[in-house]
Amino acid sequence: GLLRVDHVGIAVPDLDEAIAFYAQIFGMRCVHEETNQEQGVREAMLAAGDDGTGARIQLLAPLRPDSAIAKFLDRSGPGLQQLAYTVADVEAAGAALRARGLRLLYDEPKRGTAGSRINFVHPKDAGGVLVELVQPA
Ligand code: V0V
Repeated sequence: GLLRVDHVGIAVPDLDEAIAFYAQIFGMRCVHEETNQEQGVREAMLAAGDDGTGARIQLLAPLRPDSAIAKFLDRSGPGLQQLAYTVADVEAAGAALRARGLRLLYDEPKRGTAGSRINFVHPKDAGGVLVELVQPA
């Protein structure tokens, strides 16, 4: 099942500008940054609070015009793009949702942030929310 909210993903046109905005305005620290070529993103994980238990926000900037984030920005502009839940076993969680009739976007999990394994539920099957399943490394 779903254990907790892992992060909320926000599409941004410029990653460095967005990191600076969140630091200056909300005092959120950047705790991780990476480029994921397969997903076509540069991403940064931001954390609230100092003890590692606070909310996490993933800023997502497009690497390519045909990427999921570039398409999202074209259609909707910057803003909330995904809601990610932590799961213990991404295959099992995905199989359970498939059995309940939801479309998973990938047959096999793909690589996500910090060596995690991820899959997504189609937003049309989840009330208009792109739901991500994250099995941390
Ligand atoms: C599209 N739609 C959304 C949506 N994206 N609704 C809610 N939230 C979103 N993010 C709606 C769209 O408005 C359409 O509604 C409908 O879904 C189908 O649109 P489409 O043209 O078929 O969709 P595309 O081509 O924009 O693709 C949508 C999907 C795509 C979700 C299939 O974005 C995708 O494959 N996403 C998974 C990968 C991803 O998001 N990677 C970036 C994050 P109407 O107009 O029909 O009503 S990478 C990441 O999270 C990492 C690395 C990590 O967490 O570690």
